[in-house]
Amino acid sequence: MIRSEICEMLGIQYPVFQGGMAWIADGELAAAVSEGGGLGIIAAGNAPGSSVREQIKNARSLTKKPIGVNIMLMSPYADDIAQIVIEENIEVVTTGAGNPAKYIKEWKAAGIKVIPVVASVALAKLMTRLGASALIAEGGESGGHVGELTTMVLVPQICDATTLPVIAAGGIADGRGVAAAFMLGACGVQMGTRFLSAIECNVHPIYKDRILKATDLCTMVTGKRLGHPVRSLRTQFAREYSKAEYGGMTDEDLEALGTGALRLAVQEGDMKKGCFLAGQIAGMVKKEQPAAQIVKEVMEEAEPILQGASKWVK
Ligand code: TUI
Repeated sequence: MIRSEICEMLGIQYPVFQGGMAWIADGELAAAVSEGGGLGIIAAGNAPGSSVREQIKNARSLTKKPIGVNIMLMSPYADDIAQIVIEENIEVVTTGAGNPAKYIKEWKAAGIKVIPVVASVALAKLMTRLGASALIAEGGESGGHVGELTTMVLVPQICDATTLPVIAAGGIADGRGVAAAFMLGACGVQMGTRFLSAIECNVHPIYKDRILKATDLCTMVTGKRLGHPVRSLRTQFAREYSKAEYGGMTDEDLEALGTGALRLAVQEGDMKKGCFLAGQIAGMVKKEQPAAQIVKEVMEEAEPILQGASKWVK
């Protein structure tokens, strides 16, 4: 059995987080992951506070285990949700797509474990100084909003820059990835794309199908010109967006082209206008299964790999 300090800190069985995927990670998915011994995380995304509160209540009705909420800091509702997690006694808050400095004191005073996603050493150092509980080092292999660095180079540099526990994210979907993350100095992993195939994941069946049929080169990054690069499946929408980005389109028109595309993918499975966020590891996601089985399977796969690592040392 693989246990680490993050299990003790959060009261979870396995050091596996489910990524806070905007529009996708609802109370049902989060509860299933937490029930399975990992940390389920509800994604606030761009949703208003009332709908996030509803998801929290749903998750609480399905599990007594700790759950997390991911706050997407570019959301216009981030301030509201920062309060809601306190009112709802949420155990763990993760943040993404920005700097959560202004919230940390209040969350900590409320007893919340604060785990920011960082994509650079500078933010890791700042978060350490401001009292974060742990860090998620997310490489650009991941789906959604991505930083510059890959998991392979980011994780060890973050580990060197902090005394906090580090969770590796980006490009992890099986036991080999988990073992590699531990070798780089992480004490846990976060997976998003692998959980898209969970039975409890409520994306449109077409979204799930596209993930299960994806191959190694199926994702691309768009949105660099507007300053928020996003990795998604290489669909008609992604290609057209990319063309527009490097053609003459104004920032406003480009912004408008992207608006609503994530909802169209998640709720309608719209292959023409939808933006199907997915990580580069999508090519390795091959079966639909319960979230709890995913958590157990990746950790059980990692065990013999970590145990056998000494075979290389002569
Ligand atoms: O946040 C994510 N992934 C996301 S957010 C999202 S919703 C969205 N949709 C369209 C455009 C933008 C967002 C979909 N996927 N992952 C965590 C993450 N955080 N990755 C990278 C970062 C990050 C990047 C820069 C964190 C901090 C940062 O700089 C902070 C600063 O101000 O120094």
